[in-house]
Amino acid sequence: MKECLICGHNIEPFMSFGKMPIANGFLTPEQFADEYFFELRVTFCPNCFMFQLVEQPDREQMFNENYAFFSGTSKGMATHFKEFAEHVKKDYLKSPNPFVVEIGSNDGIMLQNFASAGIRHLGIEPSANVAQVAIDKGIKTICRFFDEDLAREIVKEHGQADAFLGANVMCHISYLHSVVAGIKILLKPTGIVMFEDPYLGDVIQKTSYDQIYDEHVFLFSLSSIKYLFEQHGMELVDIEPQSTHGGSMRYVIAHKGMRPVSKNVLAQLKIEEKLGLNKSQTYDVFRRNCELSRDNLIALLYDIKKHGKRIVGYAATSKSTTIINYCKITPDLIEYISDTTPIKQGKFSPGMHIPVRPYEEFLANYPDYALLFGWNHADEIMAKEQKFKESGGKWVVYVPNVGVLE
Ligand code: DWN
Ligand code: SAH
Repeated sequence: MKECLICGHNIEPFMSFGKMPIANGFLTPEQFADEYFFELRVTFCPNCFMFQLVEQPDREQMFNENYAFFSGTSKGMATHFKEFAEHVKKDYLKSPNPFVVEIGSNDGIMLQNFASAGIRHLGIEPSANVAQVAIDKGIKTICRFFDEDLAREIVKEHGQADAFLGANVMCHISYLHSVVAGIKILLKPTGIVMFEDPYLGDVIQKTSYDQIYDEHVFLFSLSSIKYLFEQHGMELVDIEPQSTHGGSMRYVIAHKGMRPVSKNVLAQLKIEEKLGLNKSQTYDVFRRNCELSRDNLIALLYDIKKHGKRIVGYAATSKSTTIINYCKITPDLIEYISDTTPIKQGKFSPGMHIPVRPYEEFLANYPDYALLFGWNHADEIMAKEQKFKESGGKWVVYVPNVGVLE
């Protein structure tokens, strides 16, 4: 029996994806023998509605000076964060000399839009290599994990913040009570909190179970976020659904009573009720859908191989670690994974040890099939891979359904 990370309620896992390595732990052959594994089990708390991992590796094992994910690898995401920043500037930075704090600021993909406008800003980014990219761009960044203690230090040195931002980071942090207590201290009475993460509703509806991996300790819904912030005297005042990362939700939060609550909140809570997001039976169905998706994908890959065709993985995403290890996709099925990130190239994928090769190899010798591990960037990828398609190349996909795009 385990305790819920948010409310302490007793919780039972409803599903195991089996032994998993660190999702971004791309490695060299010398490191194979010492590779770290943990059991990827998931649970849903019926009391506070939080979908969560049962175990998460230590944070330093995931976020360190060798962190393999650089936000700037997607042009589409750069545009997304520019628009996010414009929205914050236009609607929420009304006071003179405003101050913006972002956690999980990575290579500065969002904050660069505030820095270039001369707006006071601070990024909090514990992974030193990606933080350094931001610092080199002139973006003020502290290389630390955000929590309540750091919030106090920031207030002492810089004062309180007008806007507290985060993208794809809150769901990575197991000690969320310390984070929210920190936000409460750091945020001005009139300040705004805006953060976005993959939305549980999308994961359930699309069976996009690859959003479940070590870094994603939580998958949020409005119900769970409302519960969490209410514990700290804060209020969910609006939401803004996003299409990024396969379907995300942006939460807008303020100190309690400081802003009107939009009708969007109640409307989306009703949708969650209809989707059954707060019912444990929903997760039994989800488990069966994951198993079916896995069986269909592995059958399709074997069938393609049986016909003597070449298959290459497209984008060595964190999500692909769950797919590859849960479906047991071995290097004899996938020749290599093409990826644009230099520090992943020449290494091997976590767990199954499929080679990761530069994108240029894909361009130089198209395979018959490309397995789209970066499905959340499909629009961006399809637009630039017209030639692959024209030369007869086919895409294998698995979200929302397993199949071949003709
Ligand atoms: O939550 C997280 C999100 C924001 O980013 C983190 N925990 C880790 C990471 O997840 P991911 O690795 O699944 O992210 P992406 O953005 O789906 O994939 C990025 C990878 O895909 C990079 O290695 C670059 C590669 N890529 C590529 O090779 N060609 C990406 C694009 C768009 C491409 O055209
Ligand atoms: N915001 C970026 C990066 C998301 S990846 C984007 O959306 O593309 C998650 C990032 O959160 C990593 O760079 C990781 O180092 C950082 N992170 C993890 N725990 C954190 C914490 N406690 N405080 C601040 N950042 C954290």
